[in-house]
Amino acid sequence: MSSLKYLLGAAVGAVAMAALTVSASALTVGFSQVGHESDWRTAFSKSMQDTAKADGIDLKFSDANQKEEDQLKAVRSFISEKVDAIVIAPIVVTGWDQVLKEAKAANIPVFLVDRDVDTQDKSLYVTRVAADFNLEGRLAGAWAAQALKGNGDIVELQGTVGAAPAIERKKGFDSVQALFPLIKTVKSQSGDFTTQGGKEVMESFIKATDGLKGIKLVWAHNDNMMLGAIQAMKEAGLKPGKDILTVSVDGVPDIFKAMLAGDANASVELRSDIGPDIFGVVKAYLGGKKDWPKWVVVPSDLHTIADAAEVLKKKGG
Ligand code: GYE
Repeated sequence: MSSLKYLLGAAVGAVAMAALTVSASALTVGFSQVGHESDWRTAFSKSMQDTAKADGIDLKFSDANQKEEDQLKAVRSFISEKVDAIVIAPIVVTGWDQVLKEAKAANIPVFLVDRDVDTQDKSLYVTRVAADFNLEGRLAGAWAAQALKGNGDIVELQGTVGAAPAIERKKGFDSVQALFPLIKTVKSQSGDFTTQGGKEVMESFIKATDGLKGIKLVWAHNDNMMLGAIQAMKEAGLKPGKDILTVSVDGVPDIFKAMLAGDANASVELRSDIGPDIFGVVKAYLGGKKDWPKWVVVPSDLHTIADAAEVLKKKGG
């Protein structure tokens, strides 16, 4: 490259950079978060806040504490504040059409992240940046089927009723389980994605099944419920990870620690550090790239005791 061309290139680059910085620092984004019910969620919130800070975005962060009405209120206040974009991690799939229409009428683009909504009118949001929850359920189901050699009773801890990951993880797991008629789910209940919920539901399962008699595996829609269930099993003198196998979803540091302690067996990891992916889409859209697929998929993969130490190290745990 000639030195003239180089200088020109550098100058254009500098202008582009300056433009990007100016537009980014002028951006105000409202983010309606589900709550702080799990370790995955708090890590995800941190990723959103860190990315906004690094990008100079004014982030209006609202924690709905798992209450749908609070979430709707937050979105409406973002609309009245005339933010440049609204990012929503919807608690449940239902009840979204009206408020999404209000955002559209106000010309504010909406981006869904993590969880999904159930709407006929997909033009109400630009795109959704999220993992494939159904695949996560199938991965967990395949691991369970293999670990049980196709035979054994299981219990299930479901996520928040009506939440996309609870619906899809269940469907995914059940679709694999259906191939193994000797694997039966004898108890299934929601623990609301929390450690406490998982512990309480497992305590009731233990009572109802005479100490998990005949039960070979626990399947939980997230790691925090499993961590609570592990506590409950240990307090009842049972041996999770050995006599009763475990498989859950999220891949939070504590589940890998539990695996290394011999108390847990497998977890499907979904990335929580998706702030850069999400703001990347939001900034590109506001910068003029308007055509997006309706779903930008974030990968998920299964980990076991075999690579628990390695994964934990990567997570800095
Ligand atoms: O698995 C769970 C959280 O929506 C994917 O929500 C998310 C789920 C995650 O509370 O821990």
